[in-house]
Amino acid sequence: MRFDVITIFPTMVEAGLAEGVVGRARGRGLLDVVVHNLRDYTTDRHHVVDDVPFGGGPGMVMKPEPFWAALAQISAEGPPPDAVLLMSPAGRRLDEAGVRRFAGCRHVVVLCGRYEGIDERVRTRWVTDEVSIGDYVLSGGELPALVLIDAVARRVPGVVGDEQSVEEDSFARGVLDYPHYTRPAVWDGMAVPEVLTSGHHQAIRQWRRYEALRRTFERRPDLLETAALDDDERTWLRAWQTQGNIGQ
Ligand code: 9D3
Repeated sequence: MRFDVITIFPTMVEAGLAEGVVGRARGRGLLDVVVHNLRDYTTDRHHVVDDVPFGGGPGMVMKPEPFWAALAQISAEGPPPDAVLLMSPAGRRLDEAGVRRFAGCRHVVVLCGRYEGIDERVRTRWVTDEVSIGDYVLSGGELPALVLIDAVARRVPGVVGDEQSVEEDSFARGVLDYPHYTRPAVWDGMAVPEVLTSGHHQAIRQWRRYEALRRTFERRPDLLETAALDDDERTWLRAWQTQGNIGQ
């Protein structure tokens, strides 16, 4: 899968792509990410990428021409990209379904805005999807672009070693993760739950499903409206809902 990222902070984006799962996937050729410095697509001596807003008001707007030149060059290199994403607080909030959809693409272009935003004509001519990562204000689209690429890359076959763990992961299953413990068995007077040291694998699986569901019920009951639950899980849930408390 290929990403092209267009930004005025290419080193910020490169830094976020160098380490961990994504860095390794790039090294192994599973993921191709090309980061473009928007200023390289300017034609004036001072590499200006912004200008005052028509109609007045505070702040600056990113000029259309450099984005246009970058997008035209990227498009001319091969078949048209499957998606051109504009990272924007006014976009549709990214979720696992959106991540999965983008992971089905072969080539995605990501535009990162700064200042007040990008000239609207870039969006109307080039952008297929406007994407937000949540309802809080950031300073630009670079961190959101990294979030999106990280989430999408994990769904590219081979990027995460254990294919099963990707499918079982929290939001893929619709339920939060269960609590984790490692050695020592007692730390600062706190013992690991006995079942985990029992060697009783069936009981461990059951405990984990129970604890995962309990956390989801407590913290993210909204997820339970669409989660795929089995008979046991539906029974536990009904008991908690009628009792009005779940102990602990
Ligand atoms: C100060 C300008 N704001 C006036 C209402 C609008 C605004 C424009 C640009 C606010 C933030 C930004 C920069 N943010 C992003 O480019 C961004 C973002 C975000 O801030 N939150 C969640 N997802 C995203 S995706 C891109």
